Amino acid sequence: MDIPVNLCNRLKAARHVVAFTGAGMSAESGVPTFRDSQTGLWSNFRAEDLATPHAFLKNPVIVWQWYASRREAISKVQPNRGHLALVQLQTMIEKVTVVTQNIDNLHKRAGQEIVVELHGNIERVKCFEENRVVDRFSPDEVPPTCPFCGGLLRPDVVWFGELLPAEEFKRAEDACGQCDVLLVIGTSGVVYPAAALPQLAVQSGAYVVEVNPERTPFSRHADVSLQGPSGKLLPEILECLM
Ligand code: BJW
Repeated sequence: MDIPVNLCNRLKAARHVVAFTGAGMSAESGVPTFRDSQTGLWSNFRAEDLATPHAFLKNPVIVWQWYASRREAISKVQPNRGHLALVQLQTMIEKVTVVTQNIDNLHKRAGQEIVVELHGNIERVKCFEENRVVDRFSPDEVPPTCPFCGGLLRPDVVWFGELLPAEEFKRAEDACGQCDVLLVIGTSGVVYPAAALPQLAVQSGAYVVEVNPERTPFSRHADVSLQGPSGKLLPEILECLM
C-alpha cells in the first residue's frame, strides 16, 4: 500500500507516538478477536456468561476454566510483525507509548518498553474479595483460593461493569492527550471508556491514523484510515522513517 506523504511527514516530525491497540493487533498471532463474525470470541460465547463479576460468582469453575484455557493458548503464540514494528519504532522516535486493551501480554513479550494495560493481563491472578494480586496458588483447586484471605482467585482482567484500573487509565489519557501521532490499531472501538481515548488525541490536534481491515465508528474521525492487517501495514508505515 502507498503510505500517504502527510503521514510520513507527521511521523518524521513526531516526538511522542502512541499506539492504541485492540484485539486485531494480535489476530495474526492466532489470538481470536471478540467481535469478528464467525471467529470472534463473542460470536461463540456469551460475554454475560463469562466476562462479568456476576458470571464468576454464579459459576466460578466454568469462568476459571475458560480463562485457564485461553491463558494456555496465549502462552503458545508469538508476537507478530505488527508487534515487532512497534518495538522497532522505539529506536526511531523519542517516545513510543502503547496503550492496549489486550490482556495477552504480547506487546511486553515482543520488547515494548512503555505499555499501558487498560483491561488487565491474563497472566496475572488476583483475589476476588480484596483485589490483591497473588503470584502463588495451588493448581489443584479450581478455582484456587487466596493464600491471604481464602477468597476465590480470578484472572486480573477487567470484566463488563468493572472499573478500569485508575492509574493506567490516567496514564492513557495523558499519553493520548499529549502525543503528536496516534495510531489506532485493530479495535472495533465500541467498548467504553477505552473507546473514548482516541478523541483526546483528535481534540489536542494530534495526527490520527487508523489501521484496520474494516471501517469502524472511529474511521471518520481519523486523519487517515488505512484498510488492511496490522502485521502488513505497520512495517510498511515504518519504511517511511528509514
Ligand atoms: C484487525 C485484524 C488485523 C481483525 N489487523 N485489525 C451501554 C450499555 C451497557 C453497558 C455500557 C454501555 N455503554 C458503555 C457500557 C459499559 C461497557 C461497554 O462499553 N459496553 C459496550 C460493549 C456497549 N464497558 C464496561 O463495562 C467497562 N467498564 C466500565 O464502563 O466501568 C464503569 C461502569 C461501571 C459499572 C456500571 C457501568 C459502568 C469495562 C469494559 C471491559 C471490557 N472487557 C473485555 C474483556 C476482557 C477480558 C477478556 O479478554 O475476557 O475487553 S470485552 C473485550 O472488548 C475485551 C477487549 O479489550 C474489548 C475491546 O475489543 P476490541 O479489542 O476492540 O476487539 P474487537 O473484537 O471488538 O475488534 C477487533 C478489531 O480488530 C475489529 O475492528 C477487526 O476489524 C480488527 N481486526 N483482524 C488489524 N489482522
